[in-house]
Amino acid sequence: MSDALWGTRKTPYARTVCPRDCYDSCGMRVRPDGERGIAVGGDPDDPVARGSLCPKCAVSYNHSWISETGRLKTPLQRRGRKGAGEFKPVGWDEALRGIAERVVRAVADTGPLNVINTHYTGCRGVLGRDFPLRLFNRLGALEVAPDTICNVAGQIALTYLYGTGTVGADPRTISDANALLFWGVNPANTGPHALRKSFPGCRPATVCIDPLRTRTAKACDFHLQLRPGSDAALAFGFMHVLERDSLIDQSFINDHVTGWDAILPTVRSWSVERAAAATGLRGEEITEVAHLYGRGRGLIWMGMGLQRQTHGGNVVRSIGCLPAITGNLGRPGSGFFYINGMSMHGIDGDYLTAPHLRREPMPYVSQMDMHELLADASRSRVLFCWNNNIVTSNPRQNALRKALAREDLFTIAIDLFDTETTDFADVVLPAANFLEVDDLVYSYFNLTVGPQRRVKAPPGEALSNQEIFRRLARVLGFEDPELYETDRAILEKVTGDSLGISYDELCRRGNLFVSDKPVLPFADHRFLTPSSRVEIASERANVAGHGLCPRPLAEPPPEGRLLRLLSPAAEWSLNSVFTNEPRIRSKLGDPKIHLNPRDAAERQIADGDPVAVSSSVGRLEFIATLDSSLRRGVVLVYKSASSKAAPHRANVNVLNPGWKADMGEGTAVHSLAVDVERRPSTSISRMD
Ligand SMILES: Nc1nc2c(c(=O)[nH]1)N[C@H]1C(S)=C(S)[C@@H](COP(=O)(O)OP(=O)(O)OC[C@H]3O[C@@H](n4cnc5c(=O)[nH]c(N)nc54)[C@H](O)[C@@H]3O)O[C@H]1N2
Ligand SMILES: Nc1nc2c(c(=O)[nH]1)N[C@H]1C(S)=C(S)[C@@H](COP(=O)(O)OP(=O)(O)OC[C@H]3O[C@@H](n4cnc5c(=O)[nH]c(N)nc54)[C@H](O)[C@@H]3O)O[C@H]1N2
Ligand SMILES: [Mo]
Repeated sequence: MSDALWGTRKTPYARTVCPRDCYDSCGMRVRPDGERGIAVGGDPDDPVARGSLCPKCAVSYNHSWISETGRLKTPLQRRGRKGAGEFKPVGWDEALRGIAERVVRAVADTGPLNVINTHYTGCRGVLGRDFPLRLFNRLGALEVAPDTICNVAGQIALTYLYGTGTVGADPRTISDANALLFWGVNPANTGPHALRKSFPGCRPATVCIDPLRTRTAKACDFHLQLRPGSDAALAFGFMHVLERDSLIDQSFINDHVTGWDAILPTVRSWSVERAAAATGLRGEEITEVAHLYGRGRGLIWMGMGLQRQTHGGNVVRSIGCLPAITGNLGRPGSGFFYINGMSMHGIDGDYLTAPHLRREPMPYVSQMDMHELLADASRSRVLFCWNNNIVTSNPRQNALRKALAREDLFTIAIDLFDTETTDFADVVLPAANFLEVDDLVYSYFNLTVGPQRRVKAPPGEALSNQEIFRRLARVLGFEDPELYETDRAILEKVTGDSLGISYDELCRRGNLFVSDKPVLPFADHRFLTPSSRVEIASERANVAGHGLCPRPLAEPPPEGRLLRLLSPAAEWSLNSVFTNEPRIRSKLGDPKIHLNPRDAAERQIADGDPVAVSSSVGRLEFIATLDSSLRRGVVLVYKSASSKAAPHRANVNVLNPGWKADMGEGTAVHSLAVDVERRPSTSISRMD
């Protein structure tokens, strides 16, 4: 362990930060630990983790993530048929030369846009996630728009209203709020420390607005268990009550908002009764929560899950009006959370990714359409997949598998572990994990920035993402200095820009807030819109076909005997990550679908029965779990269990047709309609 950095004798540990795609970004301590080499735990000094990790990270980081077993250790070259996962080891030079040759040929034959780059947030360090984009920009490769799988509709909606989709409240001001609304967000699973530990002292009244009775809902004072897809109708119901009962801030509206007059007739006509009918809620609960929010400082946390529906952009645009009409902006304990992006952390995204290296503009391709792009030999020749696991996470899983099986699609997959996606690669490259390389991590919720430290050597020949792309740039013969900037130089610059200290100092201190005092976005009441006001009426939205103003739309329930399938985040996995850990896999057991007992009875399904679930694009088997907390007509399967580990070698995204939300061609995965039937057999069969 000669290359580990263990602090001093008094502090025999290194501080590091978890780079998973999670609201928390916990500060951690790593110390030497006998046989296992190292032990990973929460940093007691960290303002977020406060000495403990969530169970999934605690288990995995102390087992599969520090063990060499199961890790990819050398580059691999395909020997079997595509998808079979049969490979032989090759050296780095040979692997990179082979890749460069295919890239050069594809660019020469058909242009750089036939080189496809798909990536996401497998690791969220600024080097591991962002630096590789410099090379793709230089190449002029086609990037599959990353946020379309996750949060783009909400970002666009907030941009119409506020001029930005990545500036929200500082969680340190939660204790100043009188009311906190968790709207389509489930931090009990998706940011456990944010829910349990970040709010010391005063506890505001809490409301959860979610069709599921999640653990977050159970922890709240109120739960509005609305019909999925009816959030805009609810937001307009709240606005109706706020206006009717004089809880709006007319002078704030006069000075800082456009378009209130334009929606006022709709708001007045959208009675509590109409809102109740559209949402399936009781009128009294709508009124009570509107009063709670309207009475004082209120904070709304809009989840990313919230906007994964066909009207997702309109939903976020409607909810986003509430802070504006009540003047709940720019003061502690007011405003909203969605994504607190890089700019709030003083980090310059363009510096990291060097978009100036790109010479030609690129078309916009949604992840929803990736299966089509990859099936089309005239549009895709080479595919890079890194920091993601598209076969588990993307829609149209069967079609995607078929496209990835194309012999003439040269696929490079970079991962820590072998996955269902690496199985389809021509070349697999082994990546170093976050314990094996220095980096810098910011949270997209807390305004923290922290060091990610190398505390052990990578297994075998594994390399960091950034080093892999530096070496590939060299083999490709590029000369641009941006492609070769060292990790150290980048880390110094980013730490300096963000915090005004050196990277070494950051490593000593661990996760730090970007400011001593809470940040108050929009405190000057100037917004980043064309009019500098909050634009409830947005000409830009109008031009883009979304209407001048948001509307009280609700998705109709699925037709006939179809049920609405929600597939949100699970407690024991982070997307597909951690589902390869044996201790977690045994907890997950057989793939389950949760049904309301009456929906089940109508289908002669009993608890524990095997069922077949089908949608317009696929069919998949599950074990039924009856759950009386579900609304009728709603079924639940947690997202992204690794299909590799599952008995049927597939997961819920077999059923996902890739419907798009109204904005940015983002995912509408929560709008999915399925049929569920009992099956005679008792076990789950393989689907492929
Ligand atoms: N049905 C359904 N599907 C969904 C969702 C849903 O709600 N329902 N949610 C969607 C959302 S929000 C998202 S963000 C996507 C996520 O989808 P993906 O981006 O595919 O996420 P993961 O499955 O976590 O894949 C991350 C991969 O990165 C690897 N990895 C980790 N660290 C490193 C590293 O340092 N280097 C490299 N090269 N690899 C690394 C991990 O081993 C893992 O295989 O899924 C989407 N899919
Ligand atoms: N443990 C764990 N943590 C994670 C992840 C994970 O997979 N596991 N994923 C990470 C990623 S990539 C992301 S993007 C974030 C996502 O963080 P969240 O947004 O919290 O996650 P989701 O679970 O996708 O969705 C939140 C809630 O939206 C609800 N929902 C679905 N449809 C509707 C609707 O029509 N209206 C309303 N009001 N609610 C609805 C779901 O029931 C769910 O409880 O979490 C991150 N953290
Ligand atoms: Mo996500």
